[in-house]
Amino acid sequence: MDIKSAEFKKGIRGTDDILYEPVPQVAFIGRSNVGKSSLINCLLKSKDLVKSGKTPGKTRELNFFLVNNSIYFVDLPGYGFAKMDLEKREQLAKMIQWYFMEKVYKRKAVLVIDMKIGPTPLDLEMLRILQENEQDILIVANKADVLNQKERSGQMKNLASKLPGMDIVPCSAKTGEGRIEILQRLK
Ligand SMILES: Nc1nc2c(ncn2[C@@H]2O[C@H](COP(=O)(O)OP(=O)(O)O)[C@@H](O)[C@H]2O)c(=O)[nH]1
Ligand SMILES: [Mg+2]
Repeated sequence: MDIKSAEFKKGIRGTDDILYEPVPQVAFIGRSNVGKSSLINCLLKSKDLVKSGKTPGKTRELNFFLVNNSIYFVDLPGYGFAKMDLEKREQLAKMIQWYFMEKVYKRKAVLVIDMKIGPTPLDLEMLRILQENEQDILIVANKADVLNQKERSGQMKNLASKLPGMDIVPCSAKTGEGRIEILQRLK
């Protein structure tokens, strides 16, 4: 997949017609602060189409970006944000679950994990939810740039054993590493 255009369409918090359009969706999911928004910006070669950084845990909506006039990239709220109160966290968890249970035209889930930290219990719980809902899943191990070669190869082996049978792509939203490999899998 080659990126020719990208524009923000809308943010939703519940049911909306955009979900049921005959347009494939690529949903980016992961812990708060893992780099979902940065990764989408990196894939789209845009600096700030998707707001990233500054206030972790702030995205409380499902944000739809129309790419190449033919596919939606969906930036989901991050889970596991420690400073958020329990009630809000549960509300977000429910929204994420609801989204993946909705029958849409076509969807691929990109589960973003931190390459250094590896899959956390919450990541594994999310993976289970995705698998229960028979999602087509790609695992992306972000922030590869913070590891040296030796740490990387060790961590890739660790990830492969903790996430058996999954397609795992190492990447860095910071350096652009892995961008082409990810886009190839999203076409
Ligand atoms: N070193 C490094 N930092 C990153 C990378 N991707 C994101 N970050 C940083 O991680 C923080 C959270 O990024 P953000 O995209 O807002 O995460 P989100 O909450 O998952 O959307 C920001 O300070 C980013 O600059 C990466 O690949 N490498
Ligand atoms: Mg974000």
